[in-house]
This record gives sequence, structure tokens and C-alpha cells, in this order.
Amino acid sequence: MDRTQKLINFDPEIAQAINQELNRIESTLNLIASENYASPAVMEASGSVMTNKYAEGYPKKRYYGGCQYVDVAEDLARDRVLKLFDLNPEQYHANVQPHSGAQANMAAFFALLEPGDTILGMDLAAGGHLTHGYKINFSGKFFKAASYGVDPVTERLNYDEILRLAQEHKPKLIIAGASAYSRVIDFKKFKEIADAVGALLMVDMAHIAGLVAAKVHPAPFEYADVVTSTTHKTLRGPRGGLIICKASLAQAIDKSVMPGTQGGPLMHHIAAKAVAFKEAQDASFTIYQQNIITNAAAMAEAFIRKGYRIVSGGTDNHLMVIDLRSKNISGKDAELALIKAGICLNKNCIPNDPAKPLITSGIRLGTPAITTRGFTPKEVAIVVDLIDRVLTDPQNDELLEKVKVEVDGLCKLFPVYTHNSFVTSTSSSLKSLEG
Ligand code: DSN
Repeated sequence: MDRTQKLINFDPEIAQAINQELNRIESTLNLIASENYASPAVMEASGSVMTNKYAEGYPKKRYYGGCQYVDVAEDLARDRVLKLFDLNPEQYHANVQPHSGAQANMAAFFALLEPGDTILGMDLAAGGHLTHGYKINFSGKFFKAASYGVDPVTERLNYDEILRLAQEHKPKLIIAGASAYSRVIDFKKFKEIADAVGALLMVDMAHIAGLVAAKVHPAPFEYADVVTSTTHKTLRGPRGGLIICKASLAQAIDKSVMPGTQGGPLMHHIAAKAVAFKEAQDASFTIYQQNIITNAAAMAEAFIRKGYRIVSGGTDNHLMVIDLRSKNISGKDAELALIKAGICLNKNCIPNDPAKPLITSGIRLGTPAITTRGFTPKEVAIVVDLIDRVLTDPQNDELLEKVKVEVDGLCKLFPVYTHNSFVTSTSSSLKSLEG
């Protein structure tokens, strides 16, 4: 009896929920910019017997016996992630234990800062991350958080203004990185600003880690003291976090992860991270990342042709935020109508949004997941058409049902996991969309 059948027999309710989630994945267009589909190999490792092992500490320095095999997994994960980003292990150190991006950021802050120190990060409302100083997050409660936004005209980072804010607030740490910013981030400029005010620089590259690995977005490592990331967005691994730092900070970072902010590491997830880092070293991964950008650019252009306003006028990366005010629909209502039609994305604030955060004037769209499915600009044009039809007549249930049928048909042509399709769709990403 295989593992799935055992679960069905023992716990049909959970087995059914998992099966329904699989069906949702297969039949929904996923445009959530921070999600992706992990490979069967990644999921095999994360569902493995390594879930059982307590391994507080680090390879060969554990507080528990019997860690010889999980040590292999953690050593491979640490070595592979440095190799993936072309980093010399004598100069850089990786910690692959953070359970999530938030945990990675918490550990990094507590390694570099004392409670009450000042940090300067991107405002959540302008496209920043929750853990970069939002007032009701730990980062805004333990630290004095100042924030920068985007230029009101260009809707891009204004490095002169960030410098001015850094001079005003004198932060001990400046944080670069965003969750809803569609333009290249200039890490060199951030380093110059940090140096000008004597601050440390942390880069949270969670959204763009896959793009950085494939060298389609500039890398932050030579400029940042510490780089944090998640492993499940463009990087397409299991859910989780990681930290890469200059070798001189290795001890401080390791101590801050365990015992500072975490206990036993999730060794099954660390094994799965190692698998994902191996996958990301394959030539097909570079082409996949290039295809994500090609698809995002095609999507932005198609929306602009239909009269939509993209925040900052377009995208250089895997995502975009659309300002829906001229379409007379809120982000919340757009999200609700689109999900009825089988299209999944999230409402999102636009810069200086007049609407409340649970309503919003915009939506955020990303191409990592549909590109994993094998979509090309041809399918992207169809997706934009479907979205436009929904947003033009969001109360029309008959139309939403009709679009849902078309979404279902499109999804069936590009299955994610069924019939070994993951192998097919990833190998289809071997083909450059620009060629
Ligand atoms: N919550 C994640 C996102 O969707 O971007 C990271 O902040």
C-alpha cells in the first residue's frame, strides 16, 4: 500500500482536503506573485522520514545523537546554496535553518541589532515586506522603524530620498527588498547610502531569489552584510527561509537562528531545500527564470494595450501591480470576481492608496507559477483577455462561469502534477520564449 492510500484509509478528511487542493492547483490560474509549484522531488524530500529528527545545533555540533544523515542534508543544502549564487565558502556563510522568510529576518535583526535600535525599510503600503518594520509586526515593535516609499511621480525607488531619510533617522540597519515592486533594485546604491550614514545593509531577496540565481536580476551579495530569502517563490523550492552572510558574521547569524530565535530545525525541509538548490543549478532553471520575465513583460504590455495602468508603467521582474481605479473596481472586488472565474491573485495597495488595506485600489500579478506550467506569451495574452472580461463585468455570474470553463480548458492543456506533467512542463521551460 503506498503512502497516499494509507492516508486515505486512516484520515479520509485530510486526504480529501489534500486531493481538493491538488484539483484546485490543476484547475486554477495562479498569478500570486509569491507562489510557485515545488517539484515532486522537492515534495518527496519534504515529506520524508527526516521530519522525525531533532537536530538542534549545526552539522557535527548537535545537541542530539543520530544526526549523521540529516547532517548530510544540511551540509549539502549549505554548500549548494553558496554554489548556486557563485559565492566563495571562504568569504560567505549560509544558514538554511530558518523556517520562513519572517524567521530569517528575525534572526538577522537579532544578530545585527539590539532592541530599540533604528531600522530603515520599505513601507508595507508602498510594496515592502511586513517584517521590514511594520508597526504591529515584531520588527516594528522591537525596533524603531522608519520607512521609505516610492517616488510619487515615477513610483520607483528614489535613492536620493532614501539617502535623505537615512541621514534624518540614522538607522543602524537599512533593509532593501520588496514584495510588490516591479523594478530592478539597485543594491549598489543602497550600499552607498548605508556607507554614507554608517549603517549595515540587509537585503531580503525573497521575491527575486530565482531571478538572482539565474543572473536576470543583479545580485546583492557584494553589497549586503546579510542577505535573507525565502525558498519557495521564484526559487521554486519548499516553503522556508535562508540567510547568507559575510563569513565574519557567520557565528552571530548561526547563534541568532539557534538558540536565538528557533529550536529544532525542520530537517525534512532542509533536505527539500537542498533538492531545490540542485534543481536551480540546472541550465533549464536559468531559461525558466528568463521565461518568467518574458511572460511578465508580455502580460504588462497586454494590459497596457487594453488601457490598464501598471504601477511605475511596467515591469522588469516577475510581477506587476495594476491600478484599477479607472476601471471602477476595488482590488478586493477584483480578487473575489476573479477567483469565481478560476483566476487566483491578491488585492494589493497601490502607492499612496486612498483605499483601506483590506479593500485596496490594485491587484498584484506574477508569472512564476504559470511559467512553471509552461505558459508562453501566447497563453499570457489569453490570460489577460480572460481577466479583462471579468473586470469589465464582475457582477455577471454567467460570464464568470463561462470564463471559468475557459480557464479550466487552458489549465487542462498545461497540467502541473498529474500524468507526470511536472517533468514535461519544466522541460518545456528549457525552450527560451524569446528564441
Ligand atoms: N507574503 C509574501 C508575499 O506575498 O509577497 C512575502 O511578504
